[in-house]
Amino acid sequence: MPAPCMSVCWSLQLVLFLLQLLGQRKVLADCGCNDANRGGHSESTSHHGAAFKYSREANEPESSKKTTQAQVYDQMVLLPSGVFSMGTNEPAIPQDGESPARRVNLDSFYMDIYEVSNKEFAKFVKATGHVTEAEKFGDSFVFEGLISEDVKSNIHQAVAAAPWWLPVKGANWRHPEGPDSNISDRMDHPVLHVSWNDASAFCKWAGKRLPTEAEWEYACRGGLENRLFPWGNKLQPKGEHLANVWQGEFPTQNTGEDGYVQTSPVTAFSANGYGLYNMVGNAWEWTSDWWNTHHTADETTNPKGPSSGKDKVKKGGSYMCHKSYCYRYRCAARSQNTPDSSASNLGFRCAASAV
Ligand SMILES: [Ca+2]
Ligand SMILES: [Ca+2]
Repeated sequence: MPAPCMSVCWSLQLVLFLLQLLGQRKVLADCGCNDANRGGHSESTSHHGAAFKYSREANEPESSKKTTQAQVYDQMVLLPSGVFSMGTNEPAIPQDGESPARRVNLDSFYMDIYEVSNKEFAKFVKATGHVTEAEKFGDSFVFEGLISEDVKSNIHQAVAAAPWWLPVKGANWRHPEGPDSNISDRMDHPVLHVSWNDASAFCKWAGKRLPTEAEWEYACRGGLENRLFPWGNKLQPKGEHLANVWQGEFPTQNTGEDGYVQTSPVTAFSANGYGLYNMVGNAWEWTSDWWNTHHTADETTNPKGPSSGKDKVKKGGSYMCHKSYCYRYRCAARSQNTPDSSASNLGFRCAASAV
């Protein structure tokens, strides 16, 4: 699958380089399904660390959380310990570091059954007063096809390498497509426009943590070995849609044949072998690992990724992914964003250690 990407990627990378020279916002220039990163905000480097360090949730006394063990493990499944093949020796997008396949041993752990929904995130915000980074920055990236003409007319900055991503003032988790949108009829959809820092804060508040990339991929595979998708190798077995991705021509035409042109409820489609929903498609999901594209083929146990880095790993692809542009709705696929980035197709779910 890399062939159709290569010329586009090369062009995007050239444009990216020119953009960086111009000091403008940066996007990760691979095959187009990745989100715009924050980078042009001069305050971004010091912003998120300090913002989190002094945020209410970071300083909240443990005793005030009133979280019981039963609440922590509500809506989670306990995955068995095991060994699996992480990554693939047949990478569709080699530059993402999908290969090599390597044996990974994992301890048993809990995984959220669903992506974190707007409803769940609203509880967190109500309890802690958490203000997301998109709200602090005052904007977030939104897919152009979802923005009203009114909002669009006020945007004068675009990202040349990925023109379908527009920085929209007032876009945040409560207003996913900008100020004139809301989530009142989407409370059971995945929360969007949450940065890695926001996602980490939520999981900590819930008595959980973000999954490692290895845990996420193990969970995605649902007990199957070396399959592309959580259910097997065929995207639509017997014609059935099993995930929320893009049908039609990206980025101009989304037929919504799977039932959704945007996000779906977190409960939509079928669960995988571990009882987990929407591991691929719907919203991208943050993991705790720093991004790196070089992996040892050695067998490892409970890997946690590099000790430091610039970007965090996200997994699973989103409703915006199409095979022609972003064939990343596979368990081995991966992409990355800076920890303070947010966008209209990026969410998360939490994990928890079993002991
Ligand atoms: Ca769809
Ligand atoms: Ca997902």
